[in-house]
Amino acid sequence: MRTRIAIVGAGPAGMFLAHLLHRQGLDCVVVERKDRAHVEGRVRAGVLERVTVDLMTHLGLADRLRREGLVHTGVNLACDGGIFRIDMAELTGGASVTVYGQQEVMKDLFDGAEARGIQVVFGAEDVALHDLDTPAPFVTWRSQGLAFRLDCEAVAGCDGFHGVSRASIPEDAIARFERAYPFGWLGVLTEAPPCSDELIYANHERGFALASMRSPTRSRYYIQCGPEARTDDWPDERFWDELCVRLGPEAGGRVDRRPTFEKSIAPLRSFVVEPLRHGRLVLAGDAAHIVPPTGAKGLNLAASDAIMLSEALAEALGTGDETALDRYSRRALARVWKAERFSWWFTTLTHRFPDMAGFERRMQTAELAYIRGSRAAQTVVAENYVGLPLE
Ligand code: RFL
Ligand code: PHB
Repeated sequence: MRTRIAIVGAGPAGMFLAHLLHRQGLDCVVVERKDRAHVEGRVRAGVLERVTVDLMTHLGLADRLRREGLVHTGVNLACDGGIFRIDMAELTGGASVTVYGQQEVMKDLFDGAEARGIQVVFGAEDVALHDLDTPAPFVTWRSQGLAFRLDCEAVAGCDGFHGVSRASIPEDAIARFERAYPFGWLGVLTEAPPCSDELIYANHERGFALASMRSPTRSRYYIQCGPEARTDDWPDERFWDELCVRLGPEAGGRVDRRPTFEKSIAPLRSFVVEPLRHGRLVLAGDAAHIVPPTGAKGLNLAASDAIMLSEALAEALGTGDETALDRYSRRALARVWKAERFSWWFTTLTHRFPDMAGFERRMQTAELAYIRGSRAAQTVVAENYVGLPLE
């Protein structure tokens, strides 16, 4: 098989990129390890920045998003029983975020790909990348006992944090920057109206909690848990008790404690590699960087990377000027690092750290009190939360 761009991974980064390249008339094939149901079934992100909503619109895939997405113009911060709202729209000149699950985004991207004849190979085993430092790289895999080879001009590594793309770059050719946090997030879904119309991020003595949603009748909640925690340790009753205490009496009192499903634990980490290019391989999305979920940035960075990468690939393959790929790396990383900073800061402000003494805790509560009383501080939170512009 031959194509112009081989895309490894059919998550948000890979599928946004495939649609963008297709619109520009650049032939591509997406090679994905899992099947469609698996990728679509993963419960992950819930909050879309304007950049991501605009991208869905640009791709002609936003009909359902416009109908079903919940536009939020504010976000709440809670601390030890008190709660206040940051009016994002008022502070940013009208910007908002849209609550629309990653599962719905993936469904729209896959349905669109099918309708447009964008080729996605599911169930590709043992994907391997070859000859990346030549103008004629290729990708191989196995499927149902058969061996496949895809020749191309460039490979886009969109295969997430545990993928094969970043691992194909020699150790000494990239720099890694990393911070692991000494806790995780335990998340649940429940078929009940959310306890609040807008999200609540809660800092509590006992640890962080987040009240989110997927629809007016489906809630998504998270609590900070220990790094070794297992879902078995958290039967529903224990989860609800802990969540309600951390959210505080007002919001906690409104939580509808119905049976939960999709209970899962995710570790928290910050991670970036530099540069995002090695020969004819370019990285995008979680393959290149991870943010802790506190800022709701991961999926949105996958979208902005895909936009910048599609432009760079069109230029590099159109003119033969490969420095466009280096410019992609610099441009994408500039935005990534700002999102890394915000996600790290917001995590540090709202979570309980195991070694946290009285002083650090007072610093958190003082900063939250300062944000509560300062329009300037709220503006900083708001403009980062709704997403920085593409530059
Ligand atoms: P993905 O989604 O991991 O997709 C990568 C794809 O590559 C495939 N793959 C391979 N394919 C072929 N060969 C291989 N060797 C392969 N290895 C892997 C995988 O099967 C997969 O299909 O990465 P991508 O596309 O970069 O997208 C990133 C986002 O999915 C991620 O950043 C977000 O989900 C992060 N995230 C959030 N982001 C937001 O913007 N807003 C949020 O509110 C938000 N909440 C979250 C989150 C992530 C969470 N977890 C579980 C990590 C909440 C949570 C709990
Ligand atoms: C979610 O609804 O899954 C969600 C919302 C906000 C975050 C992270 C996850 O910061």
